[in-house]
Amino acid sequence: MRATAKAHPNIALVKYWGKRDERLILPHQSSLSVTLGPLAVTTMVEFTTERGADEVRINGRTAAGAERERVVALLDVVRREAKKRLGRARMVSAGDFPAAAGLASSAAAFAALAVAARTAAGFARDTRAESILARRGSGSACRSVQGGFVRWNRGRRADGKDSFGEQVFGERHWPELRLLVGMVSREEKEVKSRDGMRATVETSPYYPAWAKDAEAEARRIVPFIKRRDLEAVGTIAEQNAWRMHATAFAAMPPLCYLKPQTLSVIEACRELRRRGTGAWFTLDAGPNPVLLTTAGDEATVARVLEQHGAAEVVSCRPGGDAELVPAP
Ligand code: 2P0
Repeated sequence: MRATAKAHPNIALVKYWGKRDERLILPHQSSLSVTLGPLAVTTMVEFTTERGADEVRINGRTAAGAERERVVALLDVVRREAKKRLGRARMVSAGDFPAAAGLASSAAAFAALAVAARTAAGFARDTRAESILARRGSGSACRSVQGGFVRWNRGRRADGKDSFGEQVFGERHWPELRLLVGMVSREEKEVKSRDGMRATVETSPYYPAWAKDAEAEARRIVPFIKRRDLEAVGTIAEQNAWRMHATAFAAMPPLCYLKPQTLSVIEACRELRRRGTGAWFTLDAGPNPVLLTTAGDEATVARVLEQHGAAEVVSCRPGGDAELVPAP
């Protein structure tokens, strides 16, 4: 009744932005991401037979409020589905990447939690079921159960059984790909992704165009990843990031996650290309750009990020599947 799992975060090349079902976390459109190795979150879950409240510890402290509730809600799903009677649980989770990376750890955290909780409850490994469960914690987490390049197919069903992440190419498909996270701002963002995407769906007149376009792009990018065509993949990733942010700018009140340094890095990225270095950016719901490049250009791109205000640069490459590991 105890298991520990480890999962990598992911960065979307075609973003998820907007839910059609808030409770089950079902998206309006498909998305596609790559896992970020070596960054990882490790989560232990132990079910007991006792009644009582779950114990939730995240990064060395006891979680409370909404953060705790999201974990308990996922554990409740497992308790309802399990064949045996499960009582209160103890959950301990920790990320190994610096908070300074500016990356949301929720994708890795809920993927690791889903794998650990199902295993602790006696279920055999099943990446589809794990991805569906991870999605209930945080949408993007369904793309961190498998490694490499993963597409989250939006699905059509009201119960969400056809809305999960599926690996398109494994972690070894494109070993020279690098994803450099440039930490240009440490400020806590004013509007969380969850609230930002809800506001965008409800108030941005561009939302339907975004959803239609992203759905097509999540398919169009696949053959370019297959060919390891950085220019084509990078071009789609940049365009998709601009379109997500443009849709958010058009919300009421407007949502702008960019900072002046973000634009400075974007400009520098264009300048790098003019000089023959292959680098393209993507941007989540925050100010810190992630640059796509190859191992050969990694040092040049990292230097440019630092010159344009990145206090720290975290270098990542495609990571592997979420996996069971020995207890810490
Ligand atoms: C993504 N983001 O595709 C997009 C791009 C942020 C920008 O998924 O409400 O933490 O828990 O489903 O997954 C961040 O949103 O939101 C996100 P919930 P989540 O990676």
